[in-house]
Amino acid sequence: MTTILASWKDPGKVGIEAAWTARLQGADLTTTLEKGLSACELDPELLAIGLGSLPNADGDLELDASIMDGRTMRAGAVCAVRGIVPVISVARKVMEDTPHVMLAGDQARRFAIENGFKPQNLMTAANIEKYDEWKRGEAEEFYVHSVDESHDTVTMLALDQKENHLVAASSTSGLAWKLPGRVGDSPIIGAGIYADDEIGAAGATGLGEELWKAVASYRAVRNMESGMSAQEACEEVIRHMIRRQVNAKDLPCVVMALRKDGDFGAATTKGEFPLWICQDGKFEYREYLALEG
Ligand code: SD4
Repeated sequence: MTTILASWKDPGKVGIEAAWTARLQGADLTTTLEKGLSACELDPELLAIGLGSLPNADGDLELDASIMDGRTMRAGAVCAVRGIVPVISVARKVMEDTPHVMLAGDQARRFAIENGFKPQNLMTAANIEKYDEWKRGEAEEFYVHSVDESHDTVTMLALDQKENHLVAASSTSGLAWKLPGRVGDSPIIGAGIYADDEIGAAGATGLGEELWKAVASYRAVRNMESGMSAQEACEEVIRHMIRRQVNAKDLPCVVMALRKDGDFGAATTKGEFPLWICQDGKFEYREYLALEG
């Protein structure tokens, strides 16, 4: 059985369908998630991630992405990359073709170009319009997902139960209107994603500053190692954040987890978190309500 999870309603649907299509064509788990996230990044209609997503305070897109292989514990990430998509593929290259975990900014872009990625303008009429609204003071301060609003990260987890193998990956344009140079949790191994074939995988999405301080994904995996279900593992992380981090409810902070036996769960500090699930081609959509204190 292959299980795939993807965050958020509209981009998650694009991501999970593309991932399953790749899987059906024989892709391994790493390629499955790379294809899923690439489809979202390359879709100019999605304000979520990649091409046409919401820019920073300069009106520039700076993208972050990461991927981790639970078998080898290898990981690759890029942050604050301008003018390149899909950055999840650049993160994979960092994992597979370098001895490093992360490349940043202009040097990540240079690495991408040296590896055949074509620099391009990622701004579209739609995201320029949103940026102009924000400049006029007509947009929300930091715009993170709600069920039918804009979306700026897709985090995906995948499990092959027959092979006892897990992969986690995430791609984001970060918080809209962020300070140029700001990097959130998504490309940080342990914060935005984590995978360990001996236990399970976890991923985060939402207010990156808080998720990073909580080391949310690593904490969820460790919780599962101690015997918790995936749902209990996520809830422990989120309750701890609500109790200890004063800003944890400013915007949604979400953690999602998948245990090596296929058990999965998610929890959020605020609002409703939409999760897509695909189990051997059977698609399901769930919404997780915010936890109380
Ligand atoms: C960040 N965690 O850069 C990302 C944003 C996000 O849903 O996940 N939004 O902080």
